[in-house]
Amino acid sequence: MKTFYVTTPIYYVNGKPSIGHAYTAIAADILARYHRSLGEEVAFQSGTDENSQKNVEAARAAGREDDVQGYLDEMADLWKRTFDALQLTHTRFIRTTESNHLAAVEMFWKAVEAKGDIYQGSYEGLYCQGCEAFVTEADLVNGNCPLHQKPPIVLKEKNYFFRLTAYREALLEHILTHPRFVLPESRRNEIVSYIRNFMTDVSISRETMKWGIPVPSDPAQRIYVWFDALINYITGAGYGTDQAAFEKWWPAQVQLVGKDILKFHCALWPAMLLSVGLPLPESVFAHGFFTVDGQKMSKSLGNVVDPVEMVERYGHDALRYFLMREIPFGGDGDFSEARLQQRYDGDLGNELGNLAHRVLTMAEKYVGGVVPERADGFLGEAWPAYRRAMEECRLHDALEAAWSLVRQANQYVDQRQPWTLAKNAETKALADTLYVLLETLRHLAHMLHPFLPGFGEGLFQRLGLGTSDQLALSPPFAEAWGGLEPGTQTSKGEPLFPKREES
Ligand code: ME8
Repeated sequence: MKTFYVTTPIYYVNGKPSIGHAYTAIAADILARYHRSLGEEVAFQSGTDENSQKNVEAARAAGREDDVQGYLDEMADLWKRTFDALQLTHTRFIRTTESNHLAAVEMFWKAVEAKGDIYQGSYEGLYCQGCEAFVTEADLVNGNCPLHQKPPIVLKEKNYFFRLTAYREALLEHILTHPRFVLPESRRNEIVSYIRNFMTDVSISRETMKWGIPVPSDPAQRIYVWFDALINYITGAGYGTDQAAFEKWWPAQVQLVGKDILKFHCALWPAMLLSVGLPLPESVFAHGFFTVDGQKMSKSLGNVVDPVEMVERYGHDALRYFLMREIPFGGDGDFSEARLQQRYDGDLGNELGNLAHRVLTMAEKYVGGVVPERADGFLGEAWPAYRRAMEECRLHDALEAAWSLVRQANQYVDQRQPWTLAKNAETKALADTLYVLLETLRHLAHMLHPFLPGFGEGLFQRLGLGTSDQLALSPPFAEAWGGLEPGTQTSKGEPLFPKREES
């Protein structure tokens, strides 16, 4: 069976999950559900990045300095509960303080060392604790890191270094010959320019940090958090603990990240893998960043949006739809609750929900809810456009492909006017029209199921098809016209996107 392994970044636990963190995880969930529908075996990993100094600072701020691990346990639990509340279908939630991750990191470090890619040196420079990375004067705006609005600290240490520059040519070659490695295409130039012109060897241990995984040969030093964190992707696949699983799952097909951490994932990470002789992930997709009501989302501005609150107000489907539709996947965008309401009322309520409810109601009224004999419909290019978009992680384009069908179906209702056909007793034309509409709904349920699981499930049921796990979701059944059997009993049920109560 074909496997599909998708990952999200692992998140710092110095605060609770925001809509930004949920964004990447929801996108990964959509890909996971989609690939399950293709009949593939799916692993979907997310988790928490716990060996960062900023988690330690957060523990201190919470008065938990003497109990950092306890603090991390509680926070990781909060993240897990949030991901469950968002109904994500991850198969693994990894924490980098887990013992098997420690084992994997040790094994990895030793392999890089054996390759001769680790050397001792000393470093003096500026370090941004927010980024957990060295920065230069040129990166600063008014003396502050522009991402974290804080000045960097001066760090002077004896460190171990990773010979990142030894992989410059190999990385460039890989990126050039594997067009899917860095996605979307627009990020490729950025990373190529960085690798070619700016990439230096990187310090991968800290002398002054007391939290983190000890360097195997020199436990007084702690492993640099990014070097440890990136390894999570293979720990979760079985590296160091379960070789058979590892061979089955690695390399990952898609690693989703935000554009803020592109360099770590498209330069440092593949170089680490090259050093130990492991295959590189098939693609790293870096999505954009969104603001909230036009402003950067930040604790200090107090505008951090809680994804669970949004789900409580509008439902899972609406939040997922909004995020994937409003912000082109790969580009930047803006989150606004007012726009979410508009999309709920318009796209989901008036266009999609209304189509489904109208068609099912007419079927009940005119043919007793019994699916009529097959008739020809109008799928056009919807499926190929949808599949291509899904393959390239253009999630917004996949939605657009489905929506072109929604719009066509709504126009078809208006043109055919089933109520007039019924009034004029044009039985055959009415039956054909209803078949086309019901069957189109089935195609929409298949396409939208990964994005809007509640809607997809609800529609499968109303179409008399049972639940998605009883259904062949895979391409031959999903895509072929005529899958809905004449004689099947449908039911209109409740509207799937009921009118909102004005807040
Ligand atoms: O960087 N828009 O973790 P982190 C879009 N631990 N995406 C957003 C977002 C926004 N406004 N805000 C956050 C780390 N994100 C490291 C990763 S991986 C080995 C280690 C998402 O908690 C986006 O995916 O700072 C971004 O890359 C990630 O959260 C950063 O999460």
